[in-house]
Amino acid sequence: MKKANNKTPGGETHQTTDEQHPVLTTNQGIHVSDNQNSLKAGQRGPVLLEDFMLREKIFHFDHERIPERIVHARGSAAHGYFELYESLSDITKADLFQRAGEKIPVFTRFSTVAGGAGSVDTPRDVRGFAVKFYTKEGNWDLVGNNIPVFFIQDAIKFPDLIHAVKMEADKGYPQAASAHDTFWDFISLMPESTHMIMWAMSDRTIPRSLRTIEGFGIHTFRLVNENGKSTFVKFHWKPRLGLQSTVWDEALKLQAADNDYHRRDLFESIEMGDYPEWELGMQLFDQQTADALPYDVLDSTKLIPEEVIPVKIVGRMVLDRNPDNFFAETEQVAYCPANIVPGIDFTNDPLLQGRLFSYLDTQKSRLGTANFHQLPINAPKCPYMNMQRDGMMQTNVFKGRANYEPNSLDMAGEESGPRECPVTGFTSFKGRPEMEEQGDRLRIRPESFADHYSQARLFFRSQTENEQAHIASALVFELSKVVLEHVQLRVIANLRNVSEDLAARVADGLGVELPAKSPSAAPVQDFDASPALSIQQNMKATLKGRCVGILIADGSDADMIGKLQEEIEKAGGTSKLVAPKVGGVMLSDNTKVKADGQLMGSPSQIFDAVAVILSADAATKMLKEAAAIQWVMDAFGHLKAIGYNSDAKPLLDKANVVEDEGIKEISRQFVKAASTRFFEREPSVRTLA
Ligand code: HDD
Repeated sequence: MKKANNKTPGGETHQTTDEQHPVLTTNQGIHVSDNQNSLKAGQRGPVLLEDFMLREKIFHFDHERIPERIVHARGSAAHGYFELYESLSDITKADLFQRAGEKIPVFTRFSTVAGGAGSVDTPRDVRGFAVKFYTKEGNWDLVGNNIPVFFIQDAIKFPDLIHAVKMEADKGYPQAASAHDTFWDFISLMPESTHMIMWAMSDRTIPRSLRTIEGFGIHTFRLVNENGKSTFVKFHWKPRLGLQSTVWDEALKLQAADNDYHRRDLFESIEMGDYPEWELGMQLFDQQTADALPYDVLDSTKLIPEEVIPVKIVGRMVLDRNPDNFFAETEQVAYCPANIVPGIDFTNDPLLQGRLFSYLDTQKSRLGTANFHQLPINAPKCPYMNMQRDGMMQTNVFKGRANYEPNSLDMAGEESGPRECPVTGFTSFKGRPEMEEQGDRLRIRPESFADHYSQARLFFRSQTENEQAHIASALVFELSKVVLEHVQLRVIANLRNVSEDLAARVADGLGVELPAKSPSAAPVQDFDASPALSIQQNMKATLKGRCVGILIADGSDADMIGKLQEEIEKAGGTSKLVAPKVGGVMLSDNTKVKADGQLMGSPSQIFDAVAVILSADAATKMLKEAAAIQWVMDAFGHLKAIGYNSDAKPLLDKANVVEDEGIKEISRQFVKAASTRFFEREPSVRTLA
């Protein structure tokens, strides 16, 4: 038993009956005599109302759930640290960016957006990427996504966007899916969402692992140095393992195979000491550069290609500790883009400005009290004190009379409490040129936000041919679930502004006539392609973070299995043995080996590559085992490497596996192949739009 379990949250050790077992008590500290039976009148009589132990236990249980987040309800998180590579004191006075090599604690939560807390990990959805930096000057929250742009330009549209994507108001479904009428109806009427739609329909929204996604702060922020000079910044997180995604059929099957696929992967990799890591990058630029760009840096539906302003890598984040308690930490953590430290500041991005209100507000409704900042996961790790008092669930016991400021109680020999400090205190950046343009009060979108298609086109043109086909196919899939034909047509009409080719492919995939092109508010421009926007051009051929499933049965070659596992480990990967019975198999050398997973419960979509090592007898039996045939067939269809011994070959034949670069006899070449995917195989296994 963990020692910590012997303690109350307050840290007092309960009186123990012996070394191991502390006494169970009620919440009032009364020792519990019997935790198995309620108090009854007589042997079979009614339960008595006076049973305070029963009532307290059930009362607490009844209130164990809190309202889930209205968006990003399903998430997983981990503790870790941020380490700075070089001092950035010339561009920011933020304490966390001053001293190279210094590490500060972080808590990072990843999430899907649309689904409820109990939904699956692998729907097609944007992933939240929220980092709380516990700096010495207070908490800084960088609350981003795995996509560098957003659906809308103005926060006033956020409730509409979320209402449209969540379960339909009357039906209560679909859960965690954008493939339905209301989402696409809204999108089709909001051309500004087109750029983000390109990303959402790309493989970015079906990641292989949370460890292989990028993160983005999205908005343009400011860094401010000691002299008050401001530099614009866009924040990027780059995964050490490179980008990796699944293919759509695989993502669909993962939803059946393992609802917790990403959560488990994150947890297990940290448990194994294989710590997820990202580098923090910054795109830094001044006002003059911003003014010269052909899009507005205050518009969150636009990005700045890395090829235009490079990403300067400034540090790394390592996640090295799983939460001790999911509810206390992952569920109760409260991020807020308004949590900012001296040296970092906002811009007039209208989406950001709306967010600055929403998060604090939602925490009150979700966590039930204005004192949510006192929860250990939310509390700053630096001293904090002010004159805010009382409120529901106040856990501090403040001493003395001074609960207002200014006061002069120190003159009476009493504690007078904290005072403001103009030197170290947060001062807002003053010289926002956007402010100078301030004139009449207007409910408008600036002209500079009007180009909704050029960057959508840029994104599409920056993808490989295979990635473009995935986007077209994703659009066909999603729109095929849309019952309202006028909505399908309006989406395609908008797409014609992005790419005529894409629009024609989607129309063809749906079997509808190509509609007239929708008008564009601004001329569509052709920007230079940005290879940094493609996943396939940024994947790393590495076994690190990848897992190979090895299918074995009685009589499998022990030596071959051992050597393969060794090679995989040497290359930085992991392997799992899959067998018809989880208890294990008797290998060729008469040793019994336990399986990590049973065949039916461990379909090949949970692995990055597969190997089949079977005796001739076992291979013959497997020819009548649908799960085994499907295992190989899916690995082939999901473009994975397949290794095999010659006796297992009939199983590959039965699964219609055709030799290519990814199909290898068990060897070092197979291990090498296992570190990548074979996208060139795709046209032979499915028809893409
Ligand atoms: Fe948001 C949660 C990211 C726009 C209102 N948002 C939330 C989370 C992430 C983001 C990652 C989950 C944090 C966690 O793990 O607890 N949101 C974004 C990004 C946006 C964005 C990257 C655009 C650039 N959000 C946005 C707008 C509004 C909100 C425009 C409202 C006007 N977001 C919320 C919220 C949530 C939230 C309702 C729900 C739970 C929470 O805040 O704590 O306030």
